[in-house]
Amino acid sequence: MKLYSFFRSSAAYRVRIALNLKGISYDTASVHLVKDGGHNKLPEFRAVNPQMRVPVLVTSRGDVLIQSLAIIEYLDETHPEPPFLPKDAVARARVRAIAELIACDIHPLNNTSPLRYLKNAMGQEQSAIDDWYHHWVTTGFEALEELITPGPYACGAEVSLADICLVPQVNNAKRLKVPLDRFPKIVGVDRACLVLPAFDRARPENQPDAE
Ligand SMILES: N[C@@H](CCC(=O)N[C@@H](CS)C(=O)NCC(=O)O)C(=O)O
Repeated sequence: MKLYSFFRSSAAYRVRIALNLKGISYDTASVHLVKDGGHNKLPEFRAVNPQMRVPVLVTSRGDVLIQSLAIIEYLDETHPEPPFLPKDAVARARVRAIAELIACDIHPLNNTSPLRYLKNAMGQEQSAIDDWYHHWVTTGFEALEELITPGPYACGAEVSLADICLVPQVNNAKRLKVPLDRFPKIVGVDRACLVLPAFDRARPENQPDAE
């Protein structure tokens, strides 16, 4: 398989963790999201993904898949072990809720394109943009801290889709210096996951395009 990725992309980080957990080897095709205004905006990448975002997974059959949650679901359906979702329907809904809280409610507000729009189109100062970033991560984490049930992973004793989404979001928060001392459960889950080789190998600093 081939993964279009950028070392700092948290959506690509989710897919890297998922691939590692499933034991699937893949090649990385790096797409620099910052250089020259973003190599994701080049026509050759637009031809791969009309949304011009990473991650994109090209399967061994040549299918081109976009959107991290859809890709992770595809991997879980085609490689069932270890499962990313619990068997019980209520537990599954809880895991998905946490994943969506992060991937649909926190992450889009702090993504490269909206932040760039705040700066360039709306003329906002960097300090206001940083406040915006911190505000939405902190609000999301306040809810997340109450919703997770570490044991030691976000939803108990098994790694799940919730952890796959949580760890990259915590990495982003640390990079942007969001204070995390109010979120001991989130920090504990992050720490428990990162000792696992699948999570460790997926870290931004362990990628071939890391800077
Ligand atoms: N909902 C998408 C988000 C993908 C996404 O926004 N990726 C970011 C990097 S984390 C990106 O490519 N940004 C480029 C841009 O916004 O121009 C997913 O989960 O895959």
